[in-house]
Amino acid sequence: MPPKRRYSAFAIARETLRQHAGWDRAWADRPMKPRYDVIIVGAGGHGLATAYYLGKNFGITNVAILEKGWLGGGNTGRNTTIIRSNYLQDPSAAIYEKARSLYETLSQELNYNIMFSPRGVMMLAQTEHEKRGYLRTAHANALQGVQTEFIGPDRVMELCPIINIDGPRYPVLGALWQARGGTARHDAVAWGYARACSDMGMDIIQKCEVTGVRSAGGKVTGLETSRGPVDCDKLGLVVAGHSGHLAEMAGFRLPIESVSLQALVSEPIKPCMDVVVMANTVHGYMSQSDKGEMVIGGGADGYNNYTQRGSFHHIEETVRALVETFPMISRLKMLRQWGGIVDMTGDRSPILSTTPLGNCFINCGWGTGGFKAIPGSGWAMAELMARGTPGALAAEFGLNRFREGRFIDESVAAGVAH
Ligand code: FAD
Ligand code: PYC
Repeated sequence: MPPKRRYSAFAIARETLRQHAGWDRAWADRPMKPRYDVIIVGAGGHGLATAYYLGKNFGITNVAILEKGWLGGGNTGRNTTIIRSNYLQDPSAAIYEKARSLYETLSQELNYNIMFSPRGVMMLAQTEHEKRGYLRTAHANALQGVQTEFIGPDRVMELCPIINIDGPRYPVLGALWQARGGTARHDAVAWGYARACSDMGMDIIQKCEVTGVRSAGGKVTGLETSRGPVDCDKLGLVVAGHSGHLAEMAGFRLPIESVSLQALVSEPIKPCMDVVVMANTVHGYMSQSDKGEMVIGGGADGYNNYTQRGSFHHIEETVRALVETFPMISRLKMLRQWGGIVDMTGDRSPILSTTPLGNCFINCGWGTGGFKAIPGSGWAMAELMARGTPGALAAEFGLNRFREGRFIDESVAAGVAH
């Protein structure tokens, strides 16, 4: 497989002179082979990152990534791009911090600009209870080696002057601040990993829906797909909100619920905010995209569903809440809204696990917060699939924790009401 031409300032200059006729396709569109060593179902960020680290860290490249729609078209391309690692429990801090640190150099590693912007993330404390909770997280993070701090209202105002610090109902009492948190361009994360996977000779098969899992002697042997059958030695199910369906095809059940989580963006305006703010008491979060749009997120639907659409009551609830903390958004026009199907476990922590079906592995349950985890999750899942047993990063996130009562409760750190 010839290596792809590198993207560089020189390449842009060269192509400018040639009317951009010399660019390669970012990833190849190859037909599906009859057999692979590993098949990953789901070309979202987590599936693509798993494939990438299987190749990079373990030299496993006879890999296909099967996607029923287009790559990155699930939650990966629908999220509000917040990256942070300020979780409470040790196993969570470890995997989210691994992911955050990999994000810092991912553009260089993939030779693809994922637009990582470590602009800082603050989670506002607007009740005494929330303040105590975030102080506790800041202490836990200090022990875990995750750099966060609890800052007072003056510093909040300094970092984000458009906040109404006294609030009509909930004054801002401080915030949990992670200076090296931020955002990245979500599609670019998927595209960058896809390009690198394709470059290693892996096949990305889009518009290929998995409709059945074949097995013999308690082990996976292959899949039925909308493009015909395909064999594999190992299978990774990485399909977020559709995990329950795929698990059913593989003959087991998951402790997971699927609901739609919604977001919206405003018309673009001049730069007014260069940090990410989450206001979990009034409930809403906001950042400004590089195009100038205000990116606004609300809560999850209160009932299970598979719609990927927005609904009017969410706009009303979210904007009403955020206007309290950011009065200047009251005059903004909203441009569009959408939803994504998130996969939520009872303890709001992910599942990276072996399954009752031999050589079949699952990565799901990232719920409302998996974008930030993509590189760390891919790293840990690749280790699990290559070795057959979890490494340190995935060890606590097995399915057995639900049977054994070892929950990793992150319902507060998830930051989104459910
Ligand atoms: P996906 O990107 O959904 O990929 C799964 C893929 O599997 C899909 O492309 C789907 O088409 C495919 N698939 C499903 N069934 C099949 C099948 N039968 N055959 C083949 N393919 C199949 N996280 C954060 O960290 N920060 C945020 O700010 C944030 N904001 C969010 C805002 C919204 C509105 C939403 C919806 C989510 C948000 N998240 C956020 C969560 C985050 O987006 C997800 O946790 C993450 O993207 C999940 O990635 P994934 O690769 O597991 O899933
Ligand atoms: O996990 O930080 C997060 C998040 C923000 C919005 C949705 N999820």
